[in-house]
Amino acid sequence: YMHKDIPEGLKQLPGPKPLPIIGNVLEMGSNPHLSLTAMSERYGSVYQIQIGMRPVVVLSGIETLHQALIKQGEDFAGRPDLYSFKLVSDGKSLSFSPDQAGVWRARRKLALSALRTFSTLEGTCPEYACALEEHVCKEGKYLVKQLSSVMDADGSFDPFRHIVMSVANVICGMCFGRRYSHDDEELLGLVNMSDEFVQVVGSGNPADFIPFLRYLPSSTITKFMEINKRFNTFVQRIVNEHYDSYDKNNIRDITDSLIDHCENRKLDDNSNAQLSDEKIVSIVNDLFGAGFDTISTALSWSLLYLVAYPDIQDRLHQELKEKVGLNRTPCLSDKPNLPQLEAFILELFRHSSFLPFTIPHCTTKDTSFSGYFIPKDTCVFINQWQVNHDPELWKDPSTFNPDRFLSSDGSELNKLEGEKVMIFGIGKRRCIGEVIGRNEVYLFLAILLQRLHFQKKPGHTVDMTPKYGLTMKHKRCQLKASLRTWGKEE
Ligand code: HEM
Ligand code: HJJ
Repeated sequence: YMHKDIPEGLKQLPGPKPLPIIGNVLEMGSNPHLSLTAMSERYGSVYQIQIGMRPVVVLSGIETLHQALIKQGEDFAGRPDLYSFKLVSDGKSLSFSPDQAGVWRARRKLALSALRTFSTLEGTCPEYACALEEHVCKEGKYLVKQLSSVMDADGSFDPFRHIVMSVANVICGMCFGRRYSHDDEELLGLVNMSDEFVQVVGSGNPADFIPFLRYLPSSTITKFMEINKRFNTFVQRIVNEHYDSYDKNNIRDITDSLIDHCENRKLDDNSNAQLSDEKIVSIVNDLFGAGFDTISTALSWSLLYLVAYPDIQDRLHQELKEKVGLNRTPCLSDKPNLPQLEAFILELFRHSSFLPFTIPHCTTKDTSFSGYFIPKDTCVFINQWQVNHDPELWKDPSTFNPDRFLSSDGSELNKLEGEKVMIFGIGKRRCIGEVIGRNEVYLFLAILLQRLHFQKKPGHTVDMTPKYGLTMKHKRCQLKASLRTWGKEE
């Protein structure tokens, strides 16, 4: 837009000068979380870059994010109409599609309610507090067995390979009411390709902004389409099976509850007519995708930090031994008694910031923001990585130090410090899986740390450089694990 369009009294956004055609793509480079954080030091917490021909507003700083996403939440709650987003769930994704506010709100409400019913709501099995606890305890114990048998056979293991199957089984349990063998080729192929998926939908992928890049041969876009096709085929087959065996008196899982909503709506003339069956049932794609990708990434990073900081690992095991003991499996209600573990998870979220930017946002109307003019439909990047590494907010932000979240004697969690960590987004678009995410990461780690001791392979270094994307992954690696036994303890 041109200078003359700016309403009187509002300033033009600061930012680097764009080159013709490509804009600021070169300055952005291959690590936008670092380059756009460096730019915020120069231009401030609100600035504009140009990617290709398109202006993009980049927001950082905790105050600025609160102002945009909470105080002016309505104005910033949209999703941009990006090329890659149209390829996710045939353009019908809850999270990525530029649905109108009313449609998105109705779908989000449905997703939240279905998710809650089959995760954290009190379950039917008296042995467990909720379905989430049941799934994670069973999968966690199975994972311990699996890792020790791979250790016996091979002497080392690829952490992501095994974690992702256990995590996928938890979300499959809630979404589809079933679990898969860790060697299931179809599921393994699907969840092992998430690297390409998250790289394409990450904030600032040039192909979203520069049309000719989409047509380059052998581009990652072709692979991305392939992933989405396989993903949709996988989910669609399960949904069809659910339709065939659907019984309104026995809602078995999230898929059933979404089908149930479609069926009830057909009987009710006053219902929200703008939601198609497809837009309802495809919600399960997002829940499944988000449910396995985010948590497997978090847990896989956790193991890398644990082997990089063996003293911290020992302290966490010691805490479990003292507060839970070694004779029973940890559960969700142990969490308040395990401040060291909670501090470790907060520091993992902060230090890795493995979700560096939220999903891109977009303004829903012409907006005046901290003295600047931002037109309707402007793409907005939210820099969570910057908040988590802001020297104004954190002492020695580049140091991995869980103690920053603990009282000086280490016995209590400092809740206020914890709230400064930004990884689930905030405001109207904030993550709907936050409670599941925090609980699932905690419980898997508690179970693993109680029973296993993780180490590097002797003579190997573990590369902790993240690969940029919506979620940032570490390079695949090999670790060692050994069972913690009574005898070996002292
Ligand atoms: C959105 C983080 C786990 C479902 C998001 C967003 C972030 C995020 C940053 C984007 C917020 C925005 O655009 O402003 C995380 C992290 C997780 C996690 C760090 C785990 C540690 C989950 C889980 C589920 C889930 C387990 C569901 C089972 C979603 C959905 C959205 C979302 C559906 C889109 C919401 C919308 O567009 O309205 N998450 N998430 N997430 N998350 Fe999560
Ligand atoms: C996927 C990995 C996928 C979807 C969704 C439809 C939906 C992570 C954040 C928010 C969660 C929102 C969603 C994430 C991606 C994946 C994920 C993959 C195909 C998908 C910020 O979920 O390999 O394929 O199709």
